[in-house]
Amino acid sequence: PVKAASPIVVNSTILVKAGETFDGKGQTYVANPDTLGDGGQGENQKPIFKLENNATLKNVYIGAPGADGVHVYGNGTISNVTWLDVGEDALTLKKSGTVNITGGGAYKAYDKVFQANAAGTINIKNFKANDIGKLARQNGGTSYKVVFTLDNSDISDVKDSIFRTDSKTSTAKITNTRYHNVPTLFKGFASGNTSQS
Ligand code: DGU
Ligand code: CA
Ligand code: CA
Ligand code: CA
Repeated sequence: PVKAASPIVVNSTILVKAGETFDGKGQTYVANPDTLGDGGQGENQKPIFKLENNATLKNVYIGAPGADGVHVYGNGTISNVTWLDVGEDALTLKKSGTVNITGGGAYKAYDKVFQANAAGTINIKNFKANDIGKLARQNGGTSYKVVFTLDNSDISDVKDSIFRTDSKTSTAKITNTRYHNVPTLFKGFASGNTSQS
């Protein structure tokens, strides 16, 4: 029998420079808990990957511990990335931009999967999520605008909601998506700022 490849232990954050692509070729990456974080709910853990503006991350599995996942500064492309056991969270928009997440999935997120800590757009497409708190959350108490979209995805076993914000200007749109055991699609949005079809 073929032995499964061991995960790659990341001791210090992998930087994907502006405009460059990191192709994980289907390998699994995990954090060194002593240097990046244990993947629990403690804040201030470090990311496994840091993407500069217009960087791409593709064909990656992120295993446990997931630490603070992926940080995106500006625009980012996330293609076929699967978080097998989300750490503190899976991905954070740290600086304004558009993040396109296509394919892949996220599992075992005690709280949030995607976190928006800056204005921008988070597009999620062809994605699977199971056993999560929220799929995406705009940083609590902030009023900048975030545009969230979710298309052609499969979301199940959610504790809180799919999209959550405290901002009256943020919007969320869900299309062509299957749910199972999802209590609420949208939380905190102004009326008229959400749609589902
Ligand atoms: O206000 O900013 O949970 O990026 C408190 C903090 C907190 C963030 C967020 C994150 O909201 O640290 O993980
Ligand atoms: Ca957090
Ligand atoms: Ca987890
Ligand atoms: Ca975090």
